[in-house]
Amino acid sequence: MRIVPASEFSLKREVEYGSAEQNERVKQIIDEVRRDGDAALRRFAQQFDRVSVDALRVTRAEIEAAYAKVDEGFLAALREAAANVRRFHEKQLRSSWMDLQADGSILGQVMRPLRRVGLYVPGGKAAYPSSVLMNAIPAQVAGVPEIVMVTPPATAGVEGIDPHILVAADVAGVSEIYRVGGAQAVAALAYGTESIPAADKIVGPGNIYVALAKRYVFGAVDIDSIAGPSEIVVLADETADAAYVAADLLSQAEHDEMASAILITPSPELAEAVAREVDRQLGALPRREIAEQSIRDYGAILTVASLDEGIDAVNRLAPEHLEVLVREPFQYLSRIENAGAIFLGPYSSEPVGDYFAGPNHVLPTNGTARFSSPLNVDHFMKKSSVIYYSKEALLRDGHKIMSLARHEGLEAHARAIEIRMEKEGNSNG
Ligand code: HSO
Ligand code: ZN
Repeated sequence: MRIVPASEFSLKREVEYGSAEQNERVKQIIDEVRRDGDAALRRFAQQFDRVSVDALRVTRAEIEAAYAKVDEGFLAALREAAANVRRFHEKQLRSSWMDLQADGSILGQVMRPLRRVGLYVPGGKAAYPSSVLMNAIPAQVAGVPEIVMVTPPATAGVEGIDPHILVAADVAGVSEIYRVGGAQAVAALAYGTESIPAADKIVGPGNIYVALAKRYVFGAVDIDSIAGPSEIVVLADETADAAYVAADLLSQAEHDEMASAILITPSPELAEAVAREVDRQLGALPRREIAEQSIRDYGAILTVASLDEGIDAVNRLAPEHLEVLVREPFQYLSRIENAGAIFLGPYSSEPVGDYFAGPNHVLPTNGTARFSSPLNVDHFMKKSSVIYYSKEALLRDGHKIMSLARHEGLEAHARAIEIRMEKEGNSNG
């Protein structure tokens, strides 16, 4: 792994907006689904997935059959992880509130879940049961009554949905599952077809076509952020175990050739030891080629003069995941401004959070932790403002409202107030 001074490094990667052809193709697919509905979905299944899809909806019997195909240990771990994720997200629930004023007016805010949410789950290797939990459970905790999952009917022409995905969806409280993938699935969720009613929001990761389709339908429906490749930054001092640091860096490097794993340290000895460990541990990894390329192209060990300088570098990078492996990790917490998830101390290896602890693993990437947050319950709720004005309050404030309205040249606004002021008595209140 290259060792460079932190001041010479920056991590911005290009955000993918796709080629002109890809954008054009996605637009065509969406238009076709809007025009032909289910028939278009079946055509695309034939064309892209190479399977004939009859019933689009996955039946209860198919879900039950999936349970028989998954390992018991996996299922028990999945259930416990789901319970942890649920408990963590329940803490995020916020109540509606009403504020009674002295003049008898009431102002408030009503919280409501979205009615119907669509979760996209990619096919093949990139389909993670853990991600099904992380996307569906916050929606369920928010109270979303209809959580719909879509996933391709086949992977590379081989028919079927991974049973682990079906089981995870069931454990997470997904209420409907449809075998449809790609841009056509996003179109179906956005606009609805005969068998798939339209959703209010679409979340979940996908390939470039799915990402472009989500961008395209945004506005007709809400979408989550478009996730970039995974990132980890480890901030460590000389007390950190080089083998732990290397293992954690590789745990994210193996996600994707474009994933980024970075160590920031004031200790030259640790820098050297981690570089050696990464090489050593790489040799034994099944996904060695992916991890190796990620480390080569997007990995680095950044040297800093002090941990304070290290914190500055962290805040500049705004990583998706930050591990703090230093003597007193809590001492630094208040100064970390930009990071999606912060893992403190030697026992909080990132996979603890990826799979099990409870916080969400859908996190802001590519520096967006500067302004955005982990996926959470609020992403599946909306608010309505409530205004109940008393007569006393209207008579008191009427003239001020009319003045503001007339200043904007909106006479009808002013008159809507004035007509009440005149009828309800003398305007001196
Ligand atoms: N580290 C990934 C999440 C994940 N890890 C899923 C394993 N499975 C992005 O936060
Ligand atoms: Zn991961």
